[in-house]
Amino acid sequence: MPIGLGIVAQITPPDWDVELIDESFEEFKFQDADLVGITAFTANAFRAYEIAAVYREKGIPTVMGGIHATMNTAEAMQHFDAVLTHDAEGAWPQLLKDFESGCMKRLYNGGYVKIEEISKVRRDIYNKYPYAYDLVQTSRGCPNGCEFCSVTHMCGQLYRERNIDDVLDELEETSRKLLFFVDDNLVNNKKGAAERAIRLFKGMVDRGIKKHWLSQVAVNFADNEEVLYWANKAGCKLVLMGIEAEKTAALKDLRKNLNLKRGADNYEWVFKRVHKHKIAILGTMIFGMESDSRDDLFARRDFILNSSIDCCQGTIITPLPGTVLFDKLMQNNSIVSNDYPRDWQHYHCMKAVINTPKLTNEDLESNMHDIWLSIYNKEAIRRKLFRTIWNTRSFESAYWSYSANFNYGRMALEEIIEKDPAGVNNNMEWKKRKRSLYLKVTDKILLLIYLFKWGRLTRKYYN
Ligand code: B12
Ligand code: SF4
Repeated sequence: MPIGLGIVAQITPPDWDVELIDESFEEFKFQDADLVGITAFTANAFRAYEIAAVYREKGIPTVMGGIHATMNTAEAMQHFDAVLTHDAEGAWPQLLKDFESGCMKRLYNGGYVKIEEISKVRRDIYNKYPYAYDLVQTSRGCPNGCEFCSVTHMCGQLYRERNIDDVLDELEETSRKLLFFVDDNLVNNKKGAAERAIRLFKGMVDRGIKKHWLSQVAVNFADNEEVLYWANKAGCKLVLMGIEAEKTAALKDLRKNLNLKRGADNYEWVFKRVHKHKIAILGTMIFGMESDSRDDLFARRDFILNSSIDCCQGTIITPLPGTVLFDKLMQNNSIVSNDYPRDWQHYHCMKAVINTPKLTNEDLESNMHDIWLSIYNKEAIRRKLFRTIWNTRSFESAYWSYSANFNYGRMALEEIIEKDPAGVNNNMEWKKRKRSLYLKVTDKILLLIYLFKWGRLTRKYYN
């Protein structure tokens, strides 16, 4: 669910009727309104402009907010009547006042609001769609400024941490069994962060908030065993961990200082500690850094297959607007998909939009297709599944990591199928080829797991 819009709804005065329309569930159809607010990631920005055009043609005012509008304000202003950058809490009430008195400005900057001004989320607007997860944010901001990431610019350099009792109150208001803490780093590396995390997780247990959840973390998540202990007790099943690369040169390219400081040699220790507490690891891995040769891409693939990360988000490096990487590659003339705003559609990290010093965008993309086929094919993700069950001793965490691999695999395959509609190899579901013995045997094991463990779990999650 887009919680940014739940916040916009919450801070809208009650005399307004608010309706959410989410194109993930229904195709946009024109619907009359007094004012239309749209949020978009960069990959959806072009679509946002198309929708805004429909409203503007009918004389209905439009406002854009969110990540793309903040990172590319001048462009957004060409397509919308008004643009609100950064936090809605800092400017939306004023925008509405101006709108009501007929003098809405072109640009509002919400800035980085103080912790106590971060709004609650109005959740009834989500009732019309079958969202699987509730989303909750406990903090905003990150000082680390990794080269490829927009968060430091978007949310500020300070960790703005909400009061834990307020977060717990908010959690009590959520209704779904599944939860995603959308913090960029749920246990940051600031002094006192571990104690704060323990208070949150322990609070969930004490208040009987029974959720199964995932969040984003960094390698320091493993530092404090008490954090891991309470995270598990509070229902943590999977953490998305910023690994990005196993090679020092590639980490340096990304300015991923957190990982550089600890060293890639330390990764396995981190994975083991997290597994000990029955939590699976979704490793984010990036391909196509400045120093990456073809061999380096495949070495990263081998790391994914051989290390004990349970599932993987393997993406192509993408210069998102507002990042240091974007400015650098723009200056170098390395960006090949640069017919903006139309080309923003390709900025979802599964397309190569740049040439790197060692690879053309076409080489990078075709190598990635091979890599995706080897990390997400059915045999590979089943091998990972059995290893996760062994490492975490948890069928629940294994369910989460298997599903994540399965879903990322499908996303990757969509990219590949576009190029090769005849079908793909390696026992992917589209290929009509003989199933391997390994798949035939593990089909039966999976069926048993489903009958005895996962069937019950899915009913619990989705009923
Ligand atoms: C949660 C999350 C997701 C969720 C999205 C859930 C959802 N439905 O929103 C999932 C896991 C699906 C996801 C997927 C992806 N994500 Co993501 N994600 C995030 C994350 C961590 C938090 C976003 C969030 O919920 N924040 C909390 C809310 C409250 O903040 P907010 O949305 O910014 O809203 C505030 C303001 O912006 C404003 N606002 C927002 N919208 C509007 C609209 C109006 C009208 C107004 C007035 C104000 C306003 O008001 C809100 C309150 O202040 C951000 C990082 C970050 N910290 O922003 C990355 C981030 C948004 N993701 C990013 C990326 C790259 C992706 C993926 C492409 C990754 C991938 N390869 O799979 C995909 C793309 C999905 C897609 N459809 O295109 C990038 C986007 C950069 C960009 N320029 O687009 C970010 C910034 C991370 C990064 N490393 O840079 N993501
Ligand atoms: S990748 Fe993670 S650590 Fe780096 S700037 Fe982004 S949110 Fe911070």
